[in-house]
Amino acid sequence: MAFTLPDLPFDPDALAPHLSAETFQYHHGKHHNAYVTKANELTNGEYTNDDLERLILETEPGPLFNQLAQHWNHSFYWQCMKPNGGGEPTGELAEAINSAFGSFADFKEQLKNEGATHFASGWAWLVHDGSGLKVTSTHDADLPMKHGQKALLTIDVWEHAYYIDYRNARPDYLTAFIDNLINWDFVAENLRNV
Ligand code: MN3
Repeated sequence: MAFTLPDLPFDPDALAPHLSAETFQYHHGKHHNAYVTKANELTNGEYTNDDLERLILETEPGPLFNQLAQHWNHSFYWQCMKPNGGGEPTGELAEAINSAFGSFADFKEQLKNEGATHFASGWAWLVHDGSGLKVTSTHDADLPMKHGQKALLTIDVWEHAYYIDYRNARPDYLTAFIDNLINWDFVAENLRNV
């Protein structure tokens, strides 16, 4: 019994040139893996991935919360991207985005700006806050479920997410992610489950 590192839902070289196999070797194989290992150390291996959301909601901010939340955030983040992603959402999700942001172009601008201007490490999110869609960001390991929000999409803006491929150019990473990698089917599924 222990938390386990989920496999990437795509081949590590399938998202190049937007994100390279080397980025996944470090980001998934080393960074995410380290959060899983440390979460197991801090809980004596007593829990599994099925316990993760309950534990995150029960745990006060601190070292254990950080490892648990980063395990959840990264597991979610891998599902937010896919080969030949990007483009525009359709159906109910497209209507919800237009209703909240005016247009898909305005939404993309707001998401990119949220990620680009977020100071230091954290995550840019599209969430449902109970009344509608909202773009927001969280610091370090913090995540929407701690604020009564349902996560629909995230982009990791910790430097380790983009430094190998983009060096310090976070806005270029955000543009590439939004235009070429977002798995809109996953986002639409999350909205259906709100
Ligand atoms: Mn990360």
